[in-house]
Amino acid sequence: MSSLPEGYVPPKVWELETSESPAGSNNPVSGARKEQTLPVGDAPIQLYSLGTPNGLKISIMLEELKEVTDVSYDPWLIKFGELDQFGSDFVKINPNSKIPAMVDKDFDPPLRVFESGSILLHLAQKYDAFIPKDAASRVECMNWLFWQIGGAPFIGGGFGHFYHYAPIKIH
Ligand SMILES: N[C@@H](CCC(=O)N[C@@H](CS)C(=O)NCC(=O)O)C(=O)O
Repeated sequence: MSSLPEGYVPPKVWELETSESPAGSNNPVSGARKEQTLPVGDAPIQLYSLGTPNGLKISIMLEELKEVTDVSYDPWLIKFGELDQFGSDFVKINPNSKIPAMVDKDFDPPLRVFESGSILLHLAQKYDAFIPKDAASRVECMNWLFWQIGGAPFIGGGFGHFYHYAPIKIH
C-alpha cells in the first residue's frame, strides 16, 4: 500500500517549493546571499546561534561547562527572519548555512567549528569535561552523542517537516 496521497505522482525532477519556506529558511541550499559583518567579542569562544533545538544544545553545554571550567563565550543571535544564516561572514564559519556555528579564538588561526555534534565534542575535549575516561562509559557517551545527531533530527525534524512545512502531506 502506498503512503503517498491519492493522485500524487512524485515529480521526475524535484524542484524547491518556495511556498514551503517563504522567508527562504529551511531550504536545501546554502551559501552567501548578502554581505554581512558579524560581531566579534573579547571571549575566546564566539557563538553564532539561535534558540532552536540544535542551537540550545550548545548553549546548554557552554552553561554546564561554566559550572566546572573557566570557559567564557560571547553569544550572538543569528536571525532567520533576516536570513543571517546566509550572510557572508556566517557562511565563512559554516558553509552549510545552519546554526549553531562557533569560532574558537584560542587557536591561531581561529578555529571554525560547525555541526552541533562537532561543537559539543570540541568543547568537551578542549575543556576536558563530560567525556568519561574509561572505555565503556566513553563509548556509551559517544553512542548517545551520535544518536542525537543522526537519530533525533530524523524523528523530530521529519515530524516538523511533514506536519508543518511539507506542501504535500505524506504520512
Ligand atoms: N546537523 C546540523 C543541523 C543544524 C540545523 O538544522 N540548524 C537549523 C536550526 S535547528 C538551521 O540553521 N536552520 C536554518 C535554515 O535551514 O535556513 C547540526 O546538528 O548542527
